[in-house]
Amino acid sequence: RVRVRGVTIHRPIIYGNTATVLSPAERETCPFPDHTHRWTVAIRSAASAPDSDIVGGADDLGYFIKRVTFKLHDTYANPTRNFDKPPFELSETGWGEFEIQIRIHFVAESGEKPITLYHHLKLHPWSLTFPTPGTDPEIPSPENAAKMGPVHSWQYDEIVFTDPFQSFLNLLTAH
Ligand code: SLL
Repeated sequence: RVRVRGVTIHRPIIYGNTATVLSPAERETCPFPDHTHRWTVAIRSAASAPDSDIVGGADDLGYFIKRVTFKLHDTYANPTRNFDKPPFELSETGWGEFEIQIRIHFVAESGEKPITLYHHLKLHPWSLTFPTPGTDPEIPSPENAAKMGPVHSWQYDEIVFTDPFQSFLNLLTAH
């Protein structure tokens, strides 16, 4: 196989999470009484035209990504969660924020090593009130947080391939 020297090709992505406060009814049916939020972590293409979802376009990463592994906090049962096709996203409930490790495995014919991204799961909106100057903003009460609506925390990035194999370059540019 031939590497194409001097070529870099990138694919834009967004990754991050949304979170909402569980309603009282949802808390009733949730098997974990201490869980306060439902959240979704995802990696999506930033290349395609946005559809109805404000945080990303169609889930068209599958042609070059083989698997995405989300590694959750050890308080979760089976914290390592694999997704072998799009959408590369995971929904859970919980009570706390933590760092999620997102490991991206590329299709075998790419010859590329997996890469790892980190996302701090964000559940709480910024408080609009700073009760005492000089102190940290407080986490709003569940009632106030629910009124403030879903929390979004997303970041843009680009996956960069340097000196790709000719066949992988062909695959990427065919899309
Ligand atoms: C903290 N650093 O101590 C964080 C850890 C862990 C969050 C937060 C639920 C786990 C489960 C959950 O939300 N863990 O019950 O499955 O604040």
